[in-house]
Amino acid sequence: MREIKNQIDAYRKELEKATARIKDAESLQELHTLFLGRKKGYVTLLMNAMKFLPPEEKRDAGQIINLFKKDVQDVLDGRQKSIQKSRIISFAADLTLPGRSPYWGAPHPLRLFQNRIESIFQKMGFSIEEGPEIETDFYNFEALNFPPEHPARDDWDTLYLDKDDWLLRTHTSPVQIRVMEKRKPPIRIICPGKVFRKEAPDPTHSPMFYQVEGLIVDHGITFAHLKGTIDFFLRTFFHEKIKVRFRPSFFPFTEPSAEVDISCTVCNQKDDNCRVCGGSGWVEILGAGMVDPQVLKNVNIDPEKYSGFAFGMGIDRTGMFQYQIPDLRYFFDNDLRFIRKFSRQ
Ligand code: 2NL
Repeated sequence: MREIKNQIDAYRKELEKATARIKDAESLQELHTLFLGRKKGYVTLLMNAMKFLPPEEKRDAGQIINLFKKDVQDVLDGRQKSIQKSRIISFAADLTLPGRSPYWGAPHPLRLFQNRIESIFQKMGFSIEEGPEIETDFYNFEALNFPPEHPARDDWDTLYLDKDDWLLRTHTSPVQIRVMEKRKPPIRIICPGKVFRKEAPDPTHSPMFYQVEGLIVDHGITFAHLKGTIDFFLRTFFHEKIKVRFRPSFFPFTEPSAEVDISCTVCNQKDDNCRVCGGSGWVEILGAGMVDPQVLKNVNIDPEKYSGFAFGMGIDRTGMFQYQIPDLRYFFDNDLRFIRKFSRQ
């Protein structure tokens, strides 16, 4: 009996030490087998030892062994509960962590500029038209009043795809020609898109860039309509308070023609050394004019009945000016640090 009591005391000490070392379900299981294992567990060993006791001691011995067994079970159960709890905590989501958001794309800045331009004209009743980037000489030049072999064609630095017919459009005017061929006035459209020129890339040139052209054809359209429309667009796009100036110019497809400047939004006409306007106080934004009667004839619209105005502007050029981007090539290098800067997302 004494030996059994001593043994139990030793086991209790061992249990105390071992429980402190339990870290996980595995070490708990090992301890469980050591104490409560059916064949060689300590409790079983005690039970076996009990057989050698004199009969009158067996009852008491049985009681203290059972008490010990229950204590072991309580200790191990307690440990199991705390292990389960810590396991749940370590596997559960940490609700204080910031969420990992999926990768969001961002609209390209040229797309944002184009959207703004489109929505201003849409509010004025213009619709948006698109057309092919590969064109024929007729739509890109001839219909627009460039006679064959005329030296003015050289100004457009054309990329020809074969000897003289197929080419990459140098402006989006061919889209307007196609619309006028198909539809009769009233016509009120803008044509945004890529255009191409045979030019080496540098800070202000690229063989591919973006343009938007506009066209109105209807009864009694005058230069006053041109001025009012352009003036409204520029004030909406830039700022209500800018000045707008029309200068006489020349294009083969419009007569009369004008180039349109706005007061420099960077120095507000106050810096003689302004990097953007060069001290002139004005920045050229677009070209425009009354559609040449010959162009209307080329698409079977009677210039005696109808008149129209047209304009063209560079989307990339305008964006560069508005955001003071020093190099056109940023738009086409696709460096995401640049691209994402303009997105409001
Ligand atoms: C510029 C000038 C311009 C047009 C484009 C046009 C189109 C047709 C008929 C007549 Cl179908 N004109 N387009 C007219 C004047 C100027 O662009 O500096 N663009 C960047």
